[in-house]
Amino acid sequence: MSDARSVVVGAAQLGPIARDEPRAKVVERLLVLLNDAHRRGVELVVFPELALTTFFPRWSLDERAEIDAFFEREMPSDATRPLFDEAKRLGIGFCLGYAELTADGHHYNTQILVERDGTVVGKFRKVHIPGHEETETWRKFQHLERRYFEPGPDGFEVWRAFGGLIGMAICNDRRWPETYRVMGLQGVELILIGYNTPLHYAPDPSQDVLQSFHNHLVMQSGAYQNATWVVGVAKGGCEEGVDSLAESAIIAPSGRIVAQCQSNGDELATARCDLDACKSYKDTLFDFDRYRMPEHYRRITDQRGVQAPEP
Ligand code: CDV
Repeated sequence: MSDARSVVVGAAQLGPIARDEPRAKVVERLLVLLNDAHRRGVELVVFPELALTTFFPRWSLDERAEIDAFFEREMPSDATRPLFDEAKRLGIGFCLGYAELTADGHHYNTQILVERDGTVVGKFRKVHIPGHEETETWRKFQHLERRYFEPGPDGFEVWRAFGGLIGMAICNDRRWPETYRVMGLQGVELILIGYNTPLHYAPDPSQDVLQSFHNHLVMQSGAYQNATWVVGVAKGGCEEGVDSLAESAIIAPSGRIVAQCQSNGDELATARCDLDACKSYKDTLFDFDRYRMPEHYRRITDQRGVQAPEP
């Protein structure tokens, strides 16, 4: 196992961000985590989904200007440039989630991968957009991601960076096995995932007590079944009255959690991720080329919903 094929990763969990917390203040918090990461020898810091603002889809907003105030029109911007500058100075790469408003008016839930020299090497736009489009007054809080974001058009790419093959996904994407498999089929070795997961799931509150279990279940199985490292990073804690799951974790290709945040606030969990450890699974039990049977998987792309057999 050579050091050249390993990356020291930091899961930089955030606690709550208040609705009126300015970007500059949030970036100060990111810089504290970045400097902690530097002291601990981290090469790649992973921040959560929508890491620059509060999780605004919990509110029903109608005014375009009020909605767009949560979006970034450029990256880096004046507010985020200190993060880019400091990361480059320290020689640390990072992965950052934010709401993106493109020049031609598209709204995406986005995550970027920035190399140690400050270059943006990858951009992922969330594919699976959960929640609802219209205000549902019976809920304790809204989850209007489907009103504010379009599904990402680019799918699940994998980039050559940090000496390995790196992919990204955002929050709800982590619950779908296809997310990992599409990247697994590109040889992915490290998948970076930011999330905001309220503990209360209004459509079926019986799932509330299972949030922690489901979070690790999906990421651990995604890691194991695709022979890849997975890093899941939360914005946790009680944000504007809504409790969200923390428990950010770094998961090995064995499926085992090797590092995990203990609090539900700003915290860094680190691990050295040996990218060659993926090979022991990719070349044996999960040798896709030898063992997969894609001719039997057609339904996965040919249909969206369930088609039960005729009675
Ligand atoms: N931000 C998210 O995508 N949250 C969803 C909730 C709504 C279920 C999640 O999958 O965690």
